[in-house]
Amino acid sequence: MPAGSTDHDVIIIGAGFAGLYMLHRLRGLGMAARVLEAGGGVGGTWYWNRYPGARCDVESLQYSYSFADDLQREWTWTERYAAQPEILRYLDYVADRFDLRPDIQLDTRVTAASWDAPGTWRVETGGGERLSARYLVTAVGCLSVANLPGLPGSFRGPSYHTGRWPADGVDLSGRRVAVIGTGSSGIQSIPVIAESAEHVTVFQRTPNFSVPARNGPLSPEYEQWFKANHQDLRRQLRTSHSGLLASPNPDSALAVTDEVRGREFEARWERGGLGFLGSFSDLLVNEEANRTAAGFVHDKIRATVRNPAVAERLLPGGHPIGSKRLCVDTGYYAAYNRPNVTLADLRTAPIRELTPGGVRTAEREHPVDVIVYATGFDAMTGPLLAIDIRGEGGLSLRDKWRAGPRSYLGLMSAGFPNLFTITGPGSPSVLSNMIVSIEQHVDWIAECLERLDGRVIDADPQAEDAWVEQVNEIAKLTLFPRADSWYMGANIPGKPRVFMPYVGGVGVYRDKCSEVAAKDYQGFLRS
Ligand code: NA7
Repeated sequence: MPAGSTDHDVIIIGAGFAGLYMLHRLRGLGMAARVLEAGGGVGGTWYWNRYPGARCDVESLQYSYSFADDLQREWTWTERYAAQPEILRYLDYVADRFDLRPDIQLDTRVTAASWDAPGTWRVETGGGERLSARYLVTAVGCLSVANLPGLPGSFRGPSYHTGRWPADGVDLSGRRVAVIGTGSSGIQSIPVIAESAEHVTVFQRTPNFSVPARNGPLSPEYEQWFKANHQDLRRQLRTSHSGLLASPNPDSALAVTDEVRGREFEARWERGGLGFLGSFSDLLVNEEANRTAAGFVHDKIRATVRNPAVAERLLPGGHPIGSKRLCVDTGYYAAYNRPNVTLADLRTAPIRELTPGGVRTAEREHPVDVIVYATGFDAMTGPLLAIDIRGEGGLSLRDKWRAGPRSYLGLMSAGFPNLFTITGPGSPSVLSNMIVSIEQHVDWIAECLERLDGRVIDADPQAEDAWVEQVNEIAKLTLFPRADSWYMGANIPGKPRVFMPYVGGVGVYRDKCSEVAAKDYQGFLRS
């Protein structure tokens, strides 16, 4: 399809896992596509999140592209869970291997995009550039807008958000470091920072559940086995619930004896990783079942942390295990046995202000040299709404989504023709292995664009309403809405409380998307 009156057939926003693969697929269709990327390199999440200890919580062999057998054969991961630098090397390798760089424009932040009927997206960048394309695809990631708490007062030392870590690193050795936040980023970074810092003070607002990663070098035998069976294993990932090879146990936690239950938890705790939540089928739907898993983790925390008062403060209590993203750590709880790690519990003494030399809580001032904000992200909708997106008749996406995101299949939002959102709200995205979900969306969008052959597509508002309702109804059957999580938008003041991802599973979701396409894009309007 020729670009015609637009500069490009397709503009893709973002050069992370999603943007790179989207570009590759569109090239294969002979379309003229351009990627606009805010960062100074490719990599998306893995370009920005360079904090100490940054590591994927999905196993490296599963957290990699499946679309090219050669790539799968050529690349060797060194560890069970890859650290950030290795994932970034992989993405740089992919960009070179498929010669993607000529169509990627770095250091270019998209600030606005508006639909100009009958068929053009006009895109503006922070540098004042204006580009046009027939189709716009967002590959902006779900966790790419940093949440900075904006604490009162002022601190004279340096401060860093984990998701905006300087590319040339930060030397924290011999420094007194405040880490604010105990989600995945805090939990990964605290033990690593503690190894070289003079002192680490952890400011904990909500204790989180964390399971051990059991990371280590990837065994050559396992790698060979995975590569030899790659086609079949990838098929299993695509049809699974969460895009992981986690062997979920079909039994209820309440249908077995205490002994059997304890053995299952113990085996998964020893194996390490997110598969812990697959111990029983009802952990995320039944409170009593959930409490058995929570109690098991509480016992592990008590057994690890030597100071009983500190252990009690680390016990997560206010939310079901798994209803906030389960953390996967290396030595997190044991870090509190070090003499140079202190826990400041913000539930009993909240932060009052920053002072020139530290952080003052209701209890006392904690003197520090550096502040690390591990305070998370304006998740899922944040990266899309950071761009002033305007659809039919000037309709603003910010206005349309004021009470929460509305999207058909998480792929398109009615009134925004020819705009596709990779891993958008309403799709499994953050509840799944992101690479499995990204590849599914990219493949679906690529096939759709090929079949559209230049026509305009939009979501039917009725199909969108029905999908939004279905996403909400399924979420209500689970324990997820019980937590003040970023899945619910609860971490951002003023953000509407809506459970954003689709919790029905990647296999079911994939079938639904395929069925829609097979039924000539049922629920979409074309002109
Ligand atoms: P998360 O999981 O959102 O964690 C952020 C943490 O920061 C969490 O403990 C928050 O406590 C805490 N936080 C946020 N704002 C404040 C303020 N104002 N004061 C004190 N503490 C605060 O983000 P991560 O970066 O750790 O992880 C994001 C995802 O990346 C992760 O789930 C994986 O999927 C990969 P709260 O719980 O809100 O009380």
